[in-house]
Amino acid sequence: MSKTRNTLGLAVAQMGPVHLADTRRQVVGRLLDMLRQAHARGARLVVFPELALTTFFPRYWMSEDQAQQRFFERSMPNPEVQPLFDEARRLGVGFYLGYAELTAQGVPYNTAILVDEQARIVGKYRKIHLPGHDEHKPDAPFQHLEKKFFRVGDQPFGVWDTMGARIGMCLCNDRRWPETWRMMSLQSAELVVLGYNTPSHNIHWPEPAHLRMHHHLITLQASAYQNCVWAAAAAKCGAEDGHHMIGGSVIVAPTGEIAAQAITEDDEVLVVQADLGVAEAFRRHVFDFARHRRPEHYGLITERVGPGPALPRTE
Ligand code: ING
Repeated sequence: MSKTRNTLGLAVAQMGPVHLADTRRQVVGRLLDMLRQAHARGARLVVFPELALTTFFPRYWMSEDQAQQRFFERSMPNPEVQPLFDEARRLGVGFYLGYAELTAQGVPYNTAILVDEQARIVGKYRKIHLPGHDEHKPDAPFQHLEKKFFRVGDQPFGVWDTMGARIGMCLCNDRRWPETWRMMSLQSAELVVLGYNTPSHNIHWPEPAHLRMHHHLITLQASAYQNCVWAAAAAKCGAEDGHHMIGGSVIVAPTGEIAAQAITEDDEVLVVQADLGVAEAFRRHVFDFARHRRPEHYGLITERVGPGPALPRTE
């Protein structure tokens, strides 16, 4: 007798490049095409990338005002994005969308929203781990100015009950930090969705190109396994005005196995019928947090920011 499976039609909509010359209308047209494709293939939730509406503008030196004028959204939805909300409601599909948010108080965040199948914004997450730098590096081939253009998120890592699942959100660099995932699995997340824009080139040392993809995949596979969650990660990738970013969009099962992976650096839709019940055995045994975790020994993880001296021993 097959037990009732709690299955979610899960899609990742990877985007190819968005160039400086591309308009939001053109970009939203691409998102609409992928939304329809995902729906036709049985998806009920579609994950779009980080900063999906524009090129990855933190690679360019400019003033905060210039960035906010050209690349930030002052409201969500707004006229350019409304067609995506309308079509999603018509099709009964929810989605995750990353974009640059300028709040009514004028605070800039690297933000993602979770929109349900009736096009209601049920969750918002503002990126907490901001990589890169805030000063100008004139000798670098490109900048990575997330610390200049965005503030650290003012809300905790969150998990929302929607579309029949407990869904957590994060953004790009967040995925590299184990704390991100634990904060959501301790809130009983079943699925973590995220978008990313990951440059292929390392400006700090001559890192072999294959390592970007290697680190991206082991991070997602390990995190999904260690936190008993499905992970769905959507890249914006390919060469944006000549600046290359990795693809490798992927859906990872709670077993740590890759259930689907993009094979292009263009717009590409992945769809998996994700059985949320797969995680149960891991949560009940290997990772029964309540039975096995020992927070009394984990103090340094929240007491220290950077590495410090060894702890004193009592014997
Ligand atoms: N991008 C990159 C990411 O974390 C990065 C920045 C790349 C940091 C490689 C460290 C190593 O995937 C964003 N947008 O965070």
